[in-house]
Amino acid sequence: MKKTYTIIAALILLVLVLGLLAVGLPRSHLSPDGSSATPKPTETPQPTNSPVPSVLPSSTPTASSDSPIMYTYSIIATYPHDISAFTEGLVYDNGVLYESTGEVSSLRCVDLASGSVLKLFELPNQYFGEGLALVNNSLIQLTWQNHIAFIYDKDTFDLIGNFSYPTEGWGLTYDGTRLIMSDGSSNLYFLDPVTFQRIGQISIHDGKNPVTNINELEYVNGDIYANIWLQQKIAIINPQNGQIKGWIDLSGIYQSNYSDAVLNGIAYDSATGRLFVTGKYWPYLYQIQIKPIS
Ligand SMILES: [Ca+2]
Repeated sequence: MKKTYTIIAALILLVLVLGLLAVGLPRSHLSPDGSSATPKPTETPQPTNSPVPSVLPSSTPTASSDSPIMYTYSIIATYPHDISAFTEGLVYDNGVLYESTGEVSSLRCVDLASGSVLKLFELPNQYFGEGLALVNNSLIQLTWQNHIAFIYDKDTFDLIGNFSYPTEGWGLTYDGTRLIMSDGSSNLYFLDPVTFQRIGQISIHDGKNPVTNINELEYVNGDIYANIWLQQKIAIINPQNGQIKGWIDLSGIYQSNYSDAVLNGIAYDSATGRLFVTGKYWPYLYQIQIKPIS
């Protein structure tokens, strides 16, 4: 019987051991920290054509060297300006301004300090005066939709020539080598100052966005300053590629009650670095200084 009891005891012991082993088995599926070791679902692979940015910083618009610099202004001096002058072109030379007007179209020589019109040539009624540039001793005046430019002797205003062009005429300036002309689109055209043939063209853009209504122009220290029709700001344009390098915000400088009386007219005195601006039917012409907005 003793042997029988021993066998029974051994069997009970065996059952207990097997039972403990059976209870203990799931524990082998716990991770060392005791958390569930349930396998995580396999991450769904991204489709290869999914538009997931690979490098966020480079695909996020941020300020960069291509972003225009924003400028504000201060008024250094205020001069009288003929309130009947619908200013379309403006040039400074040796103490006087040369001005081209539309509506009542004219070419003028104006004393800077007093605003007095020293010399006046009125265009025939069918012509609408536009951009103006000084090339040596000649003044070159565009017309809006007449497709003709007039060339005058600077001192006498004698008409000494003309040439035609296919586009409208808006703004004109001279960089010392080429005439630069706008036509109200986003294009600027370079013209030979002797033959008046088109020798180049750039498209003006702010980043990748074309900027249209490019109006009065002024060449300033290697850049092209441009009024934008109906906007109270001036674009600073890189003449190499048409990229806008800066914007001069002239908000508040003068506001007329007439909707047509907008900012237009930029002149630069390269000898002293003075920058002048005015507008159509404005009573004032301003010498301004620009400074970056920090
Ligand atoms: Ca000008």
